[in-house]
Amino acid sequence: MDFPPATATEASQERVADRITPESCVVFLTGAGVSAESGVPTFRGEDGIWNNFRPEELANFDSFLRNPARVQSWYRHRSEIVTSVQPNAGHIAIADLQWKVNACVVITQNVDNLHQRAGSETVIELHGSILRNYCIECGEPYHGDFNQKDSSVITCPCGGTVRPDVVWFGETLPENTFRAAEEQTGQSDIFLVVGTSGVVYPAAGLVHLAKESGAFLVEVNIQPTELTPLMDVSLFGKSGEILPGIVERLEA
Ligand code: BV8
Ligand code: ZN
Repeated sequence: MDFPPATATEASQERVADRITPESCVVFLTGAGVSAESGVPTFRGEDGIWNNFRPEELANFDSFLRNPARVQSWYRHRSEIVTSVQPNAGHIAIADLQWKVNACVVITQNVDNLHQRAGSETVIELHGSILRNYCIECGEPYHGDFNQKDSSVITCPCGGTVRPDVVWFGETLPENTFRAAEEQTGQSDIFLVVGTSGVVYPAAGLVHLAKESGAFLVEVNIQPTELTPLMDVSLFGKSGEILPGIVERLEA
């Protein structure tokens, strides 16, 4: 029987909620799509910030060394966006779920701190955070104003250039961070992949690990992705609508 889209989504929300019990170990892998309804542009969608720039131009160390002021101002612009917006209903539903199950871990590719602001207490930031900066010479965190009015390069008191604390293409993810993500993934009963195109590795590799580890795989996205064939259930729609629908259906 063909459900109209909305009912299909409600039926599959029910199906996902039925898999979550108070004893469950729930792990989320989130991408830019979970922050889209907060007003944070994604990378590769219609509004994708990388439609105008190629990621290689901005999100890698060599382009940073060639033009630090340009990369610093791009990250300053993005940090102004993420600090000016609010977590949306999808972030909040994920945070609410942590009080209803034995374990709830958020593994995020996002660098916007919105899961933490929504109240999620166990967040693994695979790609770092644009709210943190550090000096490439002495390695010290940089707490100074990242808001240079003119286009001069922001430097550390030691004279070194300041960079955002994010993982760029060609840079390895912090070892202990990725190991923690793998451990949590390997222990998950249900693994929900929310708002990611699944094209960036090794983050997307966690979905394959979850499948091999026997987790029930759920995708929440507005459209199919490269990861859809791996899923037990794909819920197509906005995460800010679907995630609250799942959490509301959990046994109180
Ligand atoms: C590395 C920086 C070791 C911070 C980012 C295989 C193994 C290992 C590496 C590779 C490999 N294959 C290729 C590589 C190299 C590379 C890579 O993956 N390239 C890809 C592009 C082919 N990986 C690396 O370089 C990684 N490092 O592996 O080190 C190494 C070292 C040297 C040589 C080899 C290996 C480092 C990767 C980290 C890169 N840094 N960002 C920043 O500026 O943000 S990645 C960037 O993409 C962001 O961090 C972002 O989080 C990430 C993933 O993007 P998504 O989050 O998925 O966002 P996207 O826009 O793509 O999709 C949004 C989705 O949401 C869409 O599906 C859309 O439909 C959906 N959506 C929209 N609205 C909604 C929604 N869904 C629900 N509701 C909505 N409302
Ligand atoms: Zn320094």
